[in-house]
Amino acid sequence: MNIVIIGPPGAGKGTQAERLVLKYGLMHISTGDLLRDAIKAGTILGREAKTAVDAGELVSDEVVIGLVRDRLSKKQKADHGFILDGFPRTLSQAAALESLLRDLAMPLDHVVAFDIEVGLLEERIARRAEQSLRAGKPIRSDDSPEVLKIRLEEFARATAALTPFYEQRRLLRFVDASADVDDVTAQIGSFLER
Ligand code: B4P
Repeated sequence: MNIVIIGPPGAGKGTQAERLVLKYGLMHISTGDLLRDAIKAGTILGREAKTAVDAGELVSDEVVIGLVRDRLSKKQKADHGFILDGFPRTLSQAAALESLLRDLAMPLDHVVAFDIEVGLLEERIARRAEQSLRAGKPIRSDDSPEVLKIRLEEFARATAALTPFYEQRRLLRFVDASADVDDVTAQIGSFLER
């Protein structure tokens, strides 16, 4: 089972991806996590990505596609498939993924699109920052209302174009991401297990 999750920032993509990994034994590839790890490690790629991530802008397609290509080629036999969380985010990333998966003979089964109102995203991002603070963890550099505004504009400009792309390929499934965490998991499970 090979799945892509798309949705605006803070919609809960990472939260659901972690659950799907545990439930179905999928390999989890989060481009956001890969970029944050590279930034923390101070690699050349991380230094290149930091400015864009901090500003709420998208990192270049070239960098992100390279990261995904690298991770997918390391997929183990024991993985029952993969879940791509936060990738693709642009049409050119979607086209690159399509050709990469063709080369690797790993067809995509579902593209799960998270549908949610902007007001709830603001609340969730604020709560994520509070939770980090309470747990003594650093707050994400892009978890501020100002940066969220830019990330939402990026989503509307680039990522929303993916909906017709995947609709045409009959892969798109919508979930109501404003529901509680268990409910969203159940909605996704209902079509994965169909
Ligand atoms: P990401 O790491 O993908 O981050 P995200 O969109 O903010 O979060 P997500 O939707 O996963 O929300 P979460 O589960 O945490 O991207 C970060 C940055 O990296 C981007 O802005 C960009 O710069 C760069 N980047 C990443 N991929 C890229 C690409 N492909 N191309 C270019 N650049 C790229 O949930 C948020 C909060 O809500 C949590 O606190 C959670 O507990 C809570 N929550 C989740 N589900 C809930 C629910 N159902 N009800 C109530 N609360 C819920």
